[in-house]
Amino acid sequence: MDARLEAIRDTVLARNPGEAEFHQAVTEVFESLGPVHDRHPEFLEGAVLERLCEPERQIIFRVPWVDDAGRFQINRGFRVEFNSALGPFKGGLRFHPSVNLGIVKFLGFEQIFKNALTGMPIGGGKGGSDFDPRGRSDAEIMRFCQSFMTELYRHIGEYTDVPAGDIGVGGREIGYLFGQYKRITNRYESGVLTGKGISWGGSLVRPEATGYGTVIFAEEMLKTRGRSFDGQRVVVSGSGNVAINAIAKAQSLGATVVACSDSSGYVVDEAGIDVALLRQIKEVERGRLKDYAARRPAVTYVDGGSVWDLDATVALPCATQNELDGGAAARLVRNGLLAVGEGANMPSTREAVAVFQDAGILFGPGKAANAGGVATSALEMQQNASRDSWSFAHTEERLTEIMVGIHDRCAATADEYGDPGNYVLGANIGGFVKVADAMLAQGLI
Ligand code: NDP
Ligand code: 2IT
Repeated sequence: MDARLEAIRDTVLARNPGEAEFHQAVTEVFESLGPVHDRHPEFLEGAVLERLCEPERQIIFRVPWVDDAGRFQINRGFRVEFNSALGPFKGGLRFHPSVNLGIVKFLGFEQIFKNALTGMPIGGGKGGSDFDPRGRSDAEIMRFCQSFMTELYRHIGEYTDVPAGDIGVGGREIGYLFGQYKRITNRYESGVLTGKGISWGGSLVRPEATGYGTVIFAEEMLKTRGRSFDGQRVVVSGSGNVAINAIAKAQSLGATVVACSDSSGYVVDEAGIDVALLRQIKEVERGRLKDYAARRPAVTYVDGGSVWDLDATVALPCATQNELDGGAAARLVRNGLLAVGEGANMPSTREAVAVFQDAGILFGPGKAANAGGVATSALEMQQNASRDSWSFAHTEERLTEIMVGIHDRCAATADEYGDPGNYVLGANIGGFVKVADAMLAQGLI
C-alpha cells in the first residue's frame, strides 16, 4: 500500500478498534488508491480519505418488542449514514444475529463506492439489527419492525436516507416498516424505502435485480475472453434473494447451476437447480434446503460443509461476508474455475481475492457485481418521484444497461491505470474518484 495512504489507514484502524470487517473493507479500498493520489494531490490536501472513513452520522438505538409468549425482548438497532456527497444516504437493512457496528460500517463503506458506480444520485449508508428472524412468527416480525421504525423514522426520508432490504429483510419486512413510517409521520412518502410491494409503490425487477445484475456483470466479464454463461457449471452459495435470482438468470443463459447452500448445508443437483421448487421452499414456505433435497430425486444434501468443496467453472458467492477463503479459492482455481461474480458483499477474503487475481481468474468484486439491486432501488425512487410505474421489460432493460455500463467503466478504469482486467482496481478507483470530486466541490463537509 502507498505509504501516504497507509498512515491514514492506520489512523482509521486505531480510531475504530475491534471492527474487523470495517478494517478489511477500508484496507482493500486503500490498496487500490495509491495511483489516484499521484494524479490528484488535491484529494490528499482536501483530506478526502479521512473524511470518507468517518461516517457523517451513526445512530445506535434500543429496539424493545414483545414475543409471542409475552416476553420482553431487547435488540440493538443501527443506521450508519456514511456519505451523502452524491445523494441521500442509500443502502439496506440487515437483520441477523451477527450484526454489529463494525459489520454495518463495512457494508456502509462499500455502499458509498457501489452507489457511485451505478451512476445514480445516491449516497451510501447501511443499517440493521442483531435481531434473529429465524423461527419468528409473522406477528413477531411485524412487532419488531414496528418498534425498529419507531426510532428509525426520525432519521430517514426521501431526501435524507432511504433504506431497503439486505439479509433477513425482504418484501414482508419492508411492508411492516413502511406501514409504521406512514402511521407515525402521516405521510405517504413512497420514496422513503425501496423494495416495496408492486401495488404500493414498488418497482418491478427490484426483487430480481441483485441476482440478475450479478450474472449480467459476470457475463460481460466472460465475453472479454470470448466466453459466456452458456454451458458453464455454476456453484452458488446462499439460497436467499440474491442467490435464487442469480440461479434463475444463469440458467436462463444456458448455464447449469449444480449447487446452492444455506447456513445449515448445501444441495448438489447435477440436473440444475429447480428454481420454482427452490422459490416455493425458500420464499413461500420459508423452509430449509434439506426440504428441497427431500422433494427432488437424485439430489444430495450435505449437512454442514462448504459448497466451495465442489468444482465449478463459475462461482457466485451470494450468502455473506468472508464465506470463501484462500484455501477454497486455491481449490476452485486448481479445478477449472474461470470466473467469480460476487453477489454478496465482501464474500471473498483478501487471501481469496489474491489467489483469484494471481491465477488470472475473472473476478467481479461485490461493489460492482452486485450493484444491480441498489441501482434498481434508485429506479424505484425515480418512479416514485414521478408517480409512475414502468413495465418489467423497460426496467430490466435499464438494469442491463446499468450493469453493462458498470462493467465497462471498471474495465476502462483498470486499463487507464495500467492493470487491464483488474476489476477490483477499476471499481475502487471508479467509485472513489466520483465521490471525491463531489466532496471537494461541496467544501469542507
Ligand atoms: P437473504 O436473507 O435473502 O439470504 C441470505 C442467504 O445467505 C440465506 O441462504 C442464508 O442462509 C445465507 N447466509 C446468511 N448469513 C449466513 C452466514 N453467516 N453463514 C452462512 N450462510 C448465511 O439475503 P440476500 O440474498 O438479500 O443477501 C445475500 C448477500 O447479498 C448479502 O451479502 C447481502 O449483503 C448481499 N446483497 C444483497 C442485496 C439485495 O438486494 N438483497 C443487494 C446487494 C448485495 P440461512 O437462511 O440459513 O441464514
Ligand atoms: O448491499 C446492497 O446493495 C443492498 N442490500 C441493497 C441496497 C438498496 O438500497 O437497495
